[in-house]
Amino acid sequence: MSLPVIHSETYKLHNPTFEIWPGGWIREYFESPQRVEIILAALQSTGWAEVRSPDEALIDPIAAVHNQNYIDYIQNGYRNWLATKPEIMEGHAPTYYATTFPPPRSQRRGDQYGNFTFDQSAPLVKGTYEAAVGSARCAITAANLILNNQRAAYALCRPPGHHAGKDFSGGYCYFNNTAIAAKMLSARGRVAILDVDYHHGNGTQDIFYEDDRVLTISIHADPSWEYPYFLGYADEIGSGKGDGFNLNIPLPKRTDGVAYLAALDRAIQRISEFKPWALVVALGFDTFDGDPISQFALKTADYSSIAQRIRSINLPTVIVQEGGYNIEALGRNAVAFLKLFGE
Ligand code: SP5
Ligand code: ZN
Repeated sequence: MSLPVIHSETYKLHNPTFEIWPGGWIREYFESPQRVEIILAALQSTGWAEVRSPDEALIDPIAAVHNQNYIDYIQNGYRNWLATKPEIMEGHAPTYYATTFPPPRSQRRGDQYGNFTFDQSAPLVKGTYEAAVGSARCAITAANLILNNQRAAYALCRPPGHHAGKDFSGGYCYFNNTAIAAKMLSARGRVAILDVDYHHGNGTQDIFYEDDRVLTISIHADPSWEYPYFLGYADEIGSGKGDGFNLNIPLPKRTDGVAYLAALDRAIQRISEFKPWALVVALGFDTFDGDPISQFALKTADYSSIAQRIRSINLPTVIVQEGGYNIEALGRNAVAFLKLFGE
């Protein structure tokens, strides 16, 4: 068996050089291009990963998930901002961080990035739009493979997507690759999204909150002490038609493999009841013990156990790369997980 790995060279174009950190520091940008390079190198040394480029196909699926004015802002916001001749920090390429956000219920200001982003971790640089489109194309291509009867496909997306909602970026995310794939697959019937990134998939939750055809499940660090703080609580269960079709499973600090697998079993139980025809896994390796921004304690071998249980659901599966910031460990963690779908 082999596993299609969809990878676009556009990831290089999105390269912010700094990140604003609580406490007032700036640091290197954790969501770095090396993340893709290390995963790719590790996969290329296996016998089962079939690395290929995404189709240069239509990007309509992006517009099926995101508002057009938001897409336009990600495309043009940087250039328009640069035209205002902003002051640029020495030693850094121009980077548009939103600094002003609309107070609740304020009039919208379509020219301000603060109107389209919910935190200060998804800045716009010159190549952000092109990279975000390239990343979405990876997910679109993977979803198309599944629609054409491939059993599993891995989209090596960068930038990631699960914090991006219909009309907002945030958390290193611009276009919600996981949601885009799920929306495409939902044309054929019910689809489940299982988000195993360390952080709550608030953007994905936003997109499908009133939807009963796409079940959204997220297992993550408890937002009472972890980003994204405002969302990800267990009482968020969906609304309207979507009531009962969102499941949040917040977990405590230092969650290890045993506790994680127990949470995963709950998620899998819910997926089985829902009876989807396909599954989208939002895959983050920031649950790793040693991730620089996280506080879980998973080991490399745990990713094999997690993948084995997900594999045993036995559904056509799109796997979408989300977070994971321990560069040194990313390659072996990706192989530990993906080999269950490739070997
Ligand atoms: C896709 C993804 O994994 N996005 C994560 C975005 C998280 N950004 C917020 C980082 C908050 C840093 N918390 C400081 C803890 C210092 N020990
Ligand atoms: Zn994350």
